[in-house]
Amino acid sequence: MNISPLQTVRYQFAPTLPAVLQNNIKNVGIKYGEQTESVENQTKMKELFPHTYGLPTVSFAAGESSHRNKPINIGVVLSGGQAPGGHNVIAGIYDALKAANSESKLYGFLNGPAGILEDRLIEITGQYVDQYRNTGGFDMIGSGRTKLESEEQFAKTTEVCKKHSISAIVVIGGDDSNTNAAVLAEYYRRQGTEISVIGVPKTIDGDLKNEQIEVSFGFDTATKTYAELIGNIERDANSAKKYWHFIKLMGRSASHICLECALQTQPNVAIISEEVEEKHTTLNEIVDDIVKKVVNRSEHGENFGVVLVPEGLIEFIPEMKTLISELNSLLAEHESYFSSLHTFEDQSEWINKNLTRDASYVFSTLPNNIQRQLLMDRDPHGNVQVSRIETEKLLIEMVEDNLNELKAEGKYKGKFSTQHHFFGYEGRAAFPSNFDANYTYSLGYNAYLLISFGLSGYISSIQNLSAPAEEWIAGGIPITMMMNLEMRHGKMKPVIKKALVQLKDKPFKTFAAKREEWGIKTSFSYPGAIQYFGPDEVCNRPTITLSLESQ
Ligand code: FBP
Repeated sequence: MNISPLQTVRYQFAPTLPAVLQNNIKNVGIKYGEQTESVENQTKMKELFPHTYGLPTVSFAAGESSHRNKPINIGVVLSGGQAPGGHNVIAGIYDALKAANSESKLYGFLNGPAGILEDRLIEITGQYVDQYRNTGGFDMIGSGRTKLESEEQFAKTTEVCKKHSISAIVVIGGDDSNTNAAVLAEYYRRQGTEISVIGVPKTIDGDLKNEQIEVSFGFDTATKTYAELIGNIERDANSAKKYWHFIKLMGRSASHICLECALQTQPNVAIISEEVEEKHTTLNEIVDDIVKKVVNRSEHGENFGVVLVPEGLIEFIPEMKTLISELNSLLAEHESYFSSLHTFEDQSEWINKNLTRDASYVFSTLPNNIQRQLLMDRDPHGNVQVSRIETEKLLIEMVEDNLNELKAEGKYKGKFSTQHHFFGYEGRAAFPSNFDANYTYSLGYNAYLLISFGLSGYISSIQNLSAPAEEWIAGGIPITMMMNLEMRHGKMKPVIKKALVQLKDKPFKTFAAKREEWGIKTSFSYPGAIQYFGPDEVCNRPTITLSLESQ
């Protein structure tokens, strides 16, 4: 392996655990809180999770420990997209497990949940874990998007775990994977199988959060990475004064990443999908708003600027939402016929015939490349893959058309040269910031403790995150507490409630109070690269979203 100087030095970084977990592991005790309820649909949820519903929250405290320290084998799996800090979760589990009993073993299932079903795993040794401490990526054991949801799959996992004497699985994943972890925990309890399941909240998207989970890991590093790049582009734009940059940011449906990056970099425009949906803003209105800013800035001689676009925007624009949902149904119902149409012309002709009149009109107004992207392969859930739709280019084209009309009418005299970018993969495997390195190591360490106290169906929880790491609060939250019923593929399913940006909350309000000024005046802010060494306010600052939410 080629090891960079930073990686060599990061190996030496010792993540800070919450004070209570700094005690000898054998002296960490547990406190049980109140019984819990699900966020909604309590009666139905109780019926669906008879063995794991209503469990109490737990927290750890120094003192008498009653946890089991006989040797155990744990299996860990990484699920879904990369998020900085995944390796440290594994390092945290490993260190805690070995501190409690050096004969215990940690296994890593390879390439995501499929590794459990296919019995592909490796034993994680001390030497192996040391090569990945405080590094980004998920390459230590790989990840995957296979869903564990059927009873047949669950039975297979039991067989594999029994074969390797694994009595606990740690699922490191987003809302769907943690939902499946809760269903799996319930299944094991129902079958009387002694296997615990513990979840760990992962996703750069930041949409796995609620009253109990302050932030999912990876959000801090990913947003700081994107903010660095955006700040660099802003400075370049302000130097050359010749381009408008349209930057699409990952984050799937929710706009948390876009909002955090806007708070950090103060661009001219940042679109928040949740606001678009709430105000029923049309695509033309979004374009008009950008056009106004471009015209206004050009009148002050500023023919440059930065526009941030959230990845999921297209699905929140009312007319596009209808179009996408009709396309999803049509393509799902007539999958084989549709794939027999070989040219784009044939496909779009058939689509236009089968869409409702309004949807067909919207489809026909879109540029050709966007039409093609909307007809591309669906994800495993039959949904359009938003990260592959070039919304930033769609906006550029529409803004340009509008400006040309204004120019012809003599209402605009500026220049509109553009650059487009998409930031997503750039931030998902970055070296975790100190925050994420500490947070993920603590989440892993904590996950082991939950297992050692015989708990199952819990998510590892570290709270009070805007305070220094020593003051963090360690414990566990029953996953059912975060769940409700939602419509999925035409059926009501128990799922963890996804957190979208709340317009009434401080992060959005802070942004909304400033955006008019940022839109007209150049007010860029340049956050610079993530710093791992140096003053506290530079190296250990939480995201602005987290700081505002904790106030
Ligand atoms: P998770 O929800 O699994 O953490 O993945 C997040 C994400 O990075 C989204 O922001 C993005 O839409 C998606 O993954 C891209 O998926 P892929 O890695 O399959 O291209």
